[in-house]
Amino acid sequence: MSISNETIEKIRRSNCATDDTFFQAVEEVLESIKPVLDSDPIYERHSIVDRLTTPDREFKFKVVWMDDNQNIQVNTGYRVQFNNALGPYKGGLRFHPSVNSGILKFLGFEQIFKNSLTGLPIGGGKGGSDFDPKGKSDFEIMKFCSSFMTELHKYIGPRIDVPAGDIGVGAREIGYLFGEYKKITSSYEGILTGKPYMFGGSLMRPEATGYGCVYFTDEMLKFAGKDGFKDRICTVSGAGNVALHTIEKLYALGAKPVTCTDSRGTIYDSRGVNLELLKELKLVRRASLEEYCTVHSEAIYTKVEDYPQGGHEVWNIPCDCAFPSATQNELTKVDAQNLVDNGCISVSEGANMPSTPTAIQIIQDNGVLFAPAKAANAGGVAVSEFEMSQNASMTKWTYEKVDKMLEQTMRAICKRVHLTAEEYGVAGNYVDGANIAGFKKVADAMIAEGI
Ligand code: NDP
Ligand code: 2IT
Repeated sequence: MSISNETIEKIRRSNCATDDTFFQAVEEVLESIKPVLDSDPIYERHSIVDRLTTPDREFKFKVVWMDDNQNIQVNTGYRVQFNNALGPYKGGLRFHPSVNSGILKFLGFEQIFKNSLTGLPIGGGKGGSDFDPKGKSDFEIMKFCSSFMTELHKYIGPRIDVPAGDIGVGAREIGYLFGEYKKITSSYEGILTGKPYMFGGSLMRPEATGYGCVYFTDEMLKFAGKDGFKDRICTVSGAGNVALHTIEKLYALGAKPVTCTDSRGTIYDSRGVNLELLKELKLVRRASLEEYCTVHSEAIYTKVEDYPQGGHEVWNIPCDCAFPSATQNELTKVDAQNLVDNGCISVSEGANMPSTPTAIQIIQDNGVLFAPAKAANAGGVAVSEFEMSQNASMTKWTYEKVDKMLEQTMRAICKRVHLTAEEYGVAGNYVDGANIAGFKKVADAMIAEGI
C-alpha cells in the first residue's frame, strides 16, 4: 500500500484543522515507511496506519487553582494515551501556554517511535497543560501541580501510564505532582519518572537527554568516518534541561559550545559559554539570558525581535555541529541554508521536531549529517525506563551504571537506525532509518496482539 492523499485526508478529517504539528509529524513518518508498507501487505490488512495514527484515548480536564493573590485561576489539562503495544504509555508532561491537544498528539505520536527505538518495554503518550510556569511562585506551582494531579491520578499507574517532564516540567514540578498522588492514593509507587533522587528518582535522569544526544552524535560522526568532538565549535539552542546538559557533555568531550537561547533571545560567547553561570541563571534563578552579559560583557545578546527574517540568530553562527534543543519548528529553511553555507557537518535534534520539513530537506540534500529527534533525544525516556526498573525492584543504580547503560543505548539506537537506512536503500538517511525501525517494532507487536 502506498500512502495516498486519501489516507492523509482521512487523518486530517478525524482531527482538528489546527492540529498542524500533528499532521507534520504523521506525514514525515508515512513518507518514510512507504517502502515497508509497499513491500508487505500485512500492514494494510491490519489497518496499521489508521490504528497507529489514532490515539487509544485522550483526556482533557479542567484545572482550578488559587494564585498568591487569592484569585481563582482556570487552566486546561491533557493526557494523550497514544499506543501501548510495547509497554505502558510513557512520555512527558509539558506546561506551556502554547499547549493544546494538537501539540500533545504530535508529541505523543513521536513518542511511540522514539520509545520503540530504545528497545525498552514502553509505549507512547504525552500530556500537559496551557499553564504558564513563568513568573509563578513556588507555592503557585505547587498549587497548580496538586490540582492537576487531582484529575490526572485517575488515568496513570506504574503499569498503565507513567508521565515525566518536558518543557516547563522538571524535578520541582514532578516532586509536587508525586506528593499529591501519594496524598490522594496513599500509594508510594513509580507513577512518574524524573523524580528527585531522594524519593525514587534515578541518578542521571536530569542529564540523560542532553548527554544521550551527544553520545548519539558521536556515534553518527564515527559512522560517517569523521572525528569526534575535540575542538569542534557547537551551537546549541534552548537553555533548559536538554540544552544545558548537551553543553555539559560537549565540554566533557572537548568541544566548544558557543551559544544558547531562551524564548527572549540568543547568547553568543565565542570563547565558549559559561555553563555554571547559565545553570545559575536558568535553573536556579529562572532569569532571562540577557543577564549573562552583565557578567560577560564580550558575549553578544540578540533579542528575538532582531533575528534574521524567517530565521533564528543561533543558526546564523558558524559551527561544526548544531543542536536544536528548545522547541518545535525552531530551525527553518533560512536557518538550514545558513548552517549549510557556514560549513556545518551535523545537526542533532535535542528538542522534539525542532526542524521544519523543508529545513530537513536542505540539510540532507547538502550532505550534512542529520539526527532526528526520535532517535537523538531518546536518552531521556531511556533513563526514565531505567527509573521505572529501579522503582519496580526497589533498588538504586549508581551514576556509573546508568551512564554506561545510557551510552550503550544511544550508540545501539544509532547503529540500528544506520543499518535500517542501509537495508532500505537510503543509506545515511537517519530520518527514514529511525521511522522505519521504530515503526516495524510497534506495528509487528500490534499485529501479534490482535485487535
Ligand atoms: P525546559 O523547559 O527545561 O527548557 C526549554 C527551553 O527552551 C527554555 O530555555 C525555553 O526558554 C526555551 N523555549 C521553550 N519554548 C520556547 C519557544 N516557544 N520559543 C523559544 N524558546 C522556547 O525544557 P526541556 O529542555 O526539557 O525541553 C526542550 C525540548 O526538548 C522540548 O522540545 C522537549 O520536548 C524536548 N525533550 C525533552 C526531554 C526531557 O527529558 N526533558 C526529552 C526529550 C526531548 P525560556 O527559558 O525563556 O522559557
Ligand atoms: O520527549 C521526551 O522524550 C520526554 N519529554 C521525556 C519522556 C519521559 O517519559 O521521560
